[in-house]
Amino acid sequence: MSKYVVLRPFVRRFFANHCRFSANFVALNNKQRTILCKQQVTSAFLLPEQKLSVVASASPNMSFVYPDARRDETVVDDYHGTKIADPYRWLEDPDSEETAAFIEAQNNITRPYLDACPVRSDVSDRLTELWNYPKYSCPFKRGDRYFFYKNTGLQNQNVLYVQDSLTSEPRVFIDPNTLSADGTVALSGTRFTEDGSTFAYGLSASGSDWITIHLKDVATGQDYPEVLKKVKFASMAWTKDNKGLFYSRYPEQEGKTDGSETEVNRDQKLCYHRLDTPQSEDVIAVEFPEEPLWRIGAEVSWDGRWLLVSPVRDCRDNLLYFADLSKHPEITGRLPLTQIVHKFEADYEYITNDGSVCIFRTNKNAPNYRLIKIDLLNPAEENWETLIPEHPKDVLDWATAVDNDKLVIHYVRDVKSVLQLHELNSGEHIQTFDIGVGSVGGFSGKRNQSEIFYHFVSFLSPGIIYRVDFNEKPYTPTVFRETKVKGFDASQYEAKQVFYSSKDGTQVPMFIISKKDLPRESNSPVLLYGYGGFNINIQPSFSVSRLVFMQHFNGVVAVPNIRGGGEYGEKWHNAGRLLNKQNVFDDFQAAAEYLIKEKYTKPSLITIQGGSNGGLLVAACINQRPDLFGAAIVQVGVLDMLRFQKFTIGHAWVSDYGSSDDPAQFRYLLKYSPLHNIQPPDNVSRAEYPATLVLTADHDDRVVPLHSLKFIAALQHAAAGTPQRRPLLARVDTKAGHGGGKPTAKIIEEHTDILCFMTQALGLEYVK
Ligand code: X98
Repeated sequence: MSKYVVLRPFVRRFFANHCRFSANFVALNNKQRTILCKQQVTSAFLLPEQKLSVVASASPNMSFVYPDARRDETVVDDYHGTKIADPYRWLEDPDSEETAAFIEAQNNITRPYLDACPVRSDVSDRLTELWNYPKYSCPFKRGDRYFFYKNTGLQNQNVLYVQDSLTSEPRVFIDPNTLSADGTVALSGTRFTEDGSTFAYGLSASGSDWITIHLKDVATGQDYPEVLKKVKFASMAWTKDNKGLFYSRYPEQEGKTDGSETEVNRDQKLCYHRLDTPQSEDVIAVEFPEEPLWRIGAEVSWDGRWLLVSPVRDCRDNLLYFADLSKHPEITGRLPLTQIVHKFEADYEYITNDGSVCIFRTNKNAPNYRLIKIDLLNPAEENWETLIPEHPKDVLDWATAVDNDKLVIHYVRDVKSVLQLHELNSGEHIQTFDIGVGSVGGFSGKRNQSEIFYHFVSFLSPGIIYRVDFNEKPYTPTVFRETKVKGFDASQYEAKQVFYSSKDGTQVPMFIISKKDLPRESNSPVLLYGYGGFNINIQPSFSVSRLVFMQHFNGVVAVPNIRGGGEYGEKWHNAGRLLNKQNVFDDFQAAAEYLIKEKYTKPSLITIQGGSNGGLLVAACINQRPDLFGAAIVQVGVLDMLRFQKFTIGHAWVSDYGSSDDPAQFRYLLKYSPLHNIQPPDNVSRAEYPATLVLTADHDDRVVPLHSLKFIAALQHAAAGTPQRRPLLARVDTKAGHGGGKPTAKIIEEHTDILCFMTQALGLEYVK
């Protein structure tokens, strides 16, 4: 095959500088080598409009020739006396031509491989078909109107509807799909005034965490002229007079702030904006100038009297301050604050208040969380009272006040949801709502409203929205809306929870979902998904792509609730963070071993998948146990554990990871950092790597793409001249970020690519 291609000037230079046909494919004969070289090189450096699917025509697990990225051996850091090379430091510059050419070269070998999947259109069509069902949120009342989100099926973004009553005709209130042609502008953060007259809404573009806040007159649908900029990680809270909004913003910074930059986010301030005035007239209400890395959480109490300010340094524990807004009817500058919590040692989350007595959810002296009362006018800790004590096993996940004198409390019991009603004054249990085995994935209800809605979901239920009317006793949930997915019959599937032993004997829960009565002959493909960090619970949820995997690949989905998450409270989190992080990886590997022992599968059929902190999990596991898995999907992962804290919001993650600035933590991080533990396979003492797909996107300003870029460069370099046959590829998306706000079209494309990668790499069969 011969085809001449025109190379962009810089790509040409990159090609000339970096493409060496070293011993990347030892097992091939010279003829094969020449063909492969030509194919790979052309496909890697084609202009986008000149794509060839040359790799596609070759066998899925042929020896790949990867773009030979420049190694700058002069970059060496000294960490507490230990020298660490960082030859791909140049990939940390998101704006250099060299980085752009590297990304293009990666996509140009990945795309043909994915596009060559013989069942690609089957996968894509089926995903699209199954995805195309109407999705609704719980309705919620603001002022006299009801609102709800709906997606007809394949709309890129959910649409917010308004209606005058639950039975009247809904009207579109805001449709983000009209804000960009490709669906990459998304709603991100919303807040209505207490009277429902004004709507503050954040818009993010291309998946970035940056938002602009817009303000809409609810009655007319007209936007106010001002737009609030430089907003990220924002609390939004209206004053009770409906005249202005507290929101957190960052100062102007040099260069671009569209989410493709990597600069550290610092110096957040809590500002106050008066409706219908320009942002330039906003005042700073709260700041901590001596603490540039704090983010400032803020909430106005439901009665409008208090501003509760909760600064956060990391990803756990907050301080607590308050201001008495009744003394400051006009907010014209810094508010005087009274400090209640002085140490970062626990979480405190405002629930409600009566006068000066506030209820908080906290894990102070209660690793499974409890509710406490703090009198703001008498806030010393010895005066705090427990309203609902910590449960010995169940985690008090959230609580909210409803119907004037009641609390709805969501517990997590062995990873499943339990929803209870309690008395607000005494904390006494009133009743437990009957829900299935699964999760409460959505809720609406307020203290001054006498109804609630909750959304039940599970692995095999796409959703049932229940309504409870507190005007009618007994309080019986009625089905308000049930979601049906055409082509999905839940009775054909089963979801079960097992407990398995990890390396140190810890019992770890795991959900296993598959078609009913799948034979256990060690030959089912398994998709093993994990997260394992930041006190985050991975509860049951419905997923169309997993359904396609089960329905058409006879796949088994396994979701272990490994340590580092919050499924069993703070102890479970602590057991998987800082110097205990290895437990997270051990738990995940033990999950794979359990599935093999129980004859579900074998290593060559296991795909491990994780995103963000879960990307770290997957990448660490392929370094530690390349023999245990057939494929790995590393999505938007934190992969350079020595430098993550230097970019955007990375500094906030030191509460889970520690930091290379600390000598002991540096030594620990170095032992598992994915970038620093890549080893060339030899198929003797070291198995080849699983087929690995590393995914990132150009506007991911949560976990910046440089992690993925440096990792794939190092992985491909290590594989050169080794027996590695399985593909090691990167997919770098454009106009996309960490995942939030991603348009449906892009989500379906991504799932198609992942399933196609698995199909190609593991030789899976698609059963129509
Ligand atoms: C974060 O980094 C959370 C970042 N974050 C915040 C706050 N608000 C957010 C709103 C939207 C998106 C992210 C936000 O910290 C915030 C604001 C004020 C006060 C307190 C918080 N997270 C970790 C993450 O994304 C895990 C959980 C949330 N990681 C990516 C960890 C490793 C990889």
